[in-house]
Amino acid sequence: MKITTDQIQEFNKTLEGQHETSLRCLRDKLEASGVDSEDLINKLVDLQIAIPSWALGTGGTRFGRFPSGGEPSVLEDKIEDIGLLHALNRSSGAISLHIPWDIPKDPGAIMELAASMDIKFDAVNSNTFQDQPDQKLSYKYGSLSHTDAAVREQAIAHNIEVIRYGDQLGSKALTVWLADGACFPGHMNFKKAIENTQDSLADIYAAMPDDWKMLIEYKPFEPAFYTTVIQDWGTSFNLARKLGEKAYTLVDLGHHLPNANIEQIVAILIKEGKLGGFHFNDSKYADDDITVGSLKPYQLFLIFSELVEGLHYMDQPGEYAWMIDASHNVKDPLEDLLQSVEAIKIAYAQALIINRKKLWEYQENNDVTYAQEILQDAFRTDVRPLLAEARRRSGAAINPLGLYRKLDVRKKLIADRGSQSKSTGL
Ligand SMILES: [Mn+2]
Repeated sequence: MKITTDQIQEFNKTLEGQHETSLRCLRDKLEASGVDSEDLINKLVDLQIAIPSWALGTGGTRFGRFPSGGEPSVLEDKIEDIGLLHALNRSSGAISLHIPWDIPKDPGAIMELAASMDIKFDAVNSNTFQDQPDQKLSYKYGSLSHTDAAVREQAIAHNIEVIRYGDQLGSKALTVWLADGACFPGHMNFKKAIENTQDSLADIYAAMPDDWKMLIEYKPFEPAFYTTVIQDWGTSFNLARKLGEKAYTLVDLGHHLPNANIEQIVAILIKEGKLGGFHFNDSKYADDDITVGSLKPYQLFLIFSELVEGLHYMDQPGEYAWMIDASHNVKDPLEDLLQSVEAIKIAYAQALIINRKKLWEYQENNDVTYAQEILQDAFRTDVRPLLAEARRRSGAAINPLGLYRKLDVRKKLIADRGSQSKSTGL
């Protein structure tokens, strides 16, 4: 199904009056404190968040899965779903593919379909955390770090194949996340495992086109329970530093031990020029993969504050890969993704309205109280009318979730695809 411009405009008409009133109030407040709200709206229009091809179906745990129906079972349908999101918010103009779950059979046709919905291909993701039916050697005991050189070679070849698929579609980055690790102390030789990983990554790195980036994701545990080979940002950073200038660290918000200071990690990676991108989600316990901003919106804001600070710090601000990496176990995946994109843009807008010059002054003078106040003042500002205005100007819905419900999108997807259609992925 497709959402038409007429449907969006008709819906927006019903909300315009109220929207204009709240926008005027907010703009007056911001202009009074020296914020250029036009510039802010333009920045919000520009921000695009990639949607992973595996996040369009219902997620589950090892205990069960409860699909909501109408899931996209083929790549074409997944692109169509992202097209719906992008029509609603004009901020989801990219898809991140997972190989082999979403191998494009006819790259030309897939590119054409995506382009018709104004969707680009973001980073491609390899998968050496599962065994595929036609696979020769098993990844049970690891892939790029495996003790057996033949398994490592198979995993390297898979990553190079993923680069080839991505290259055909215009992707410019490969994300590597390894499940390699150990479930029990003693099993893994730490030094050998990281050495093998470094060597394997070097082979993949050598096969990347010049204008590509390698994004190295880290995670402390799970599926392995004792440890993971690339367990933290330091390990990823070290691998990236040794590989060369095309390799970067990727920060997945759910891949930290409890209470890690993620905003500080982000600041240090920016300083070292090694921040490659983000996987957004939220969590309470570990890799919960719940809706972005649903639990720790202040942490998300502090992270964006460091990103905005980084724009001032760098001579040439980096282009980061922004992607949502979440699971939607009991919610409609498309509704969850709309909420996540909204939360990211709220945090970004709040970070943009911080009076940075004043903050630096307070930091220099050790004015602890006002340094805290200035952040909290920005965080407590309701910036949602700015987001709505950015959407209205780019032809999206003032209230994407409202229109999604009004059009009964899920019901129509179930009618088109059936209640049992199942999405590939997690
Ligand atoms: Mn991730």
